[in-house]
Amino acid sequence: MLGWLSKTVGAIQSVAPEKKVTFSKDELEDVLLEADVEYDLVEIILRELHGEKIKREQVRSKLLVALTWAKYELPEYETPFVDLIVGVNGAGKTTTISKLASHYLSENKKVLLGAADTFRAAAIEQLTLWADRLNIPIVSTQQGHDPSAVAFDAIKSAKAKKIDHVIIDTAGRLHTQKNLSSELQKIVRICSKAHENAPHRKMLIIDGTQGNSAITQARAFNEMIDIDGIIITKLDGTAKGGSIFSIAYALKLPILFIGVGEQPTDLISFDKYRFVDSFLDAIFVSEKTDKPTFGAEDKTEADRTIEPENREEAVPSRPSDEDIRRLHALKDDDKRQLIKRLNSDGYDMLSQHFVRNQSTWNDYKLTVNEEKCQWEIHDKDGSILKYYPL
Ligand SMILES: Nc1nc2c(ncn2[C@@H]2O[C@H](COP(=O)(O)OP(=O)(O)OP(=O)(O)O)[C@@H](O)[C@H]2O)c(=O)[nH]1
Ligand SMILES: [Mg+2]
Repeated sequence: MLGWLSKTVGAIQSVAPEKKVTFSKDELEDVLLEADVEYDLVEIILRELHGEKIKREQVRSKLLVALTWAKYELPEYETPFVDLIVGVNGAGKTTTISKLASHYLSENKKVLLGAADTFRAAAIEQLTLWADRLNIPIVSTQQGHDPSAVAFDAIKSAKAKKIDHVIIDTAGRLHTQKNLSSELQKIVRICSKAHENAPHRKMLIIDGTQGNSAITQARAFNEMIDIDGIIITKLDGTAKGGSIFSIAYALKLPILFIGVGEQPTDLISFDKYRFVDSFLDAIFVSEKTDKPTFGAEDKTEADRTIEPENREEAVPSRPSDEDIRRLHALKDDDKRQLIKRLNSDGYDMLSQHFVRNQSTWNDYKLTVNEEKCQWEIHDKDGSILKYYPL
């Protein structure tokens, strides 16, 4: 189990104390709501589940679909890469900046911070403290000064010093929302004057302990400046882990990282497969299956690494030449079997998803993976959404 999910697992166990192989829709509804999956999304998921006894694989497909938006493509850029960090007061912006900086430092990159939250003197002090601790440069000014000027100077300074990454802090609250909106838009404009296409990534920090109530504020920030990705913080201290599904689904934005503590190392790249499988481990008895599930075992220590899990260990051994011939020949029997399996869960789920999002088979590809000897459905970001071993 993912260590940071423990409180959510506790909440799930309060309504479903016993893990089972199948659940009724009513039971699943209770579980999902208790984990703070938003009601609307629970309804959608349940509507698409067919049969009396719902199996793990059926729920897994639906939960993965809710996270299908977790796609982020790094834009082309010239260094420095500029991250602009926004979010409401206390969401965890400044702490997350220290974590991101630490992440970049671990990749041997040079980092510079821009203290563009000039609304409070304490905000500048807090970021300066982190810069000192991490031994990295910071560009700041006095309280009340123009935050876009700080952003501009930070980027110019980074260019002159050949720094790889600039991370810019911003205020979470001003006197009015309109002030905040025009200030953030101005910072974005000025960043692009200092460096082409900057800020390259506008990241919204969401306080995970707020669960679904953070969705409205997130929408507001997205309207102010188009957000590129989300970081959800404080997931170590909440039983509302299920809100990750509804946040991603409602905002149609990728979740890039999650924060699971107050230390610079407490930032994890969000891996939807690990998350979904860990979530399901709290509900279902692990089925004897030939399909590998990721993150099924306790990896609390590994959770604290930024690298996605190495999945190689779960890959079955190389198929024989005969297996490969079968895959390519796709005899009628094989085809019929595949279509049956797709119909029983995957195809049904995918086809409904196509209709809802006007996707096409060009977004979802059915391919043959020789190495692993399986059919695979790839989703938009090239990840395997479902797979069927021969
Ligand atoms: N447990 C836990 N605490 C966190 C996490 N991220 C931030 N915090 C704590 O949340 C509080 C607020 O974090 P800040 O980083 O100051 O939040 P901010 O968004 O910069 O706040 P303002 O500057 O006031 O707008 C601090 O006490 C942090 O230590 C996290 O992932 N887990
Ligand atoms: Mg702050």
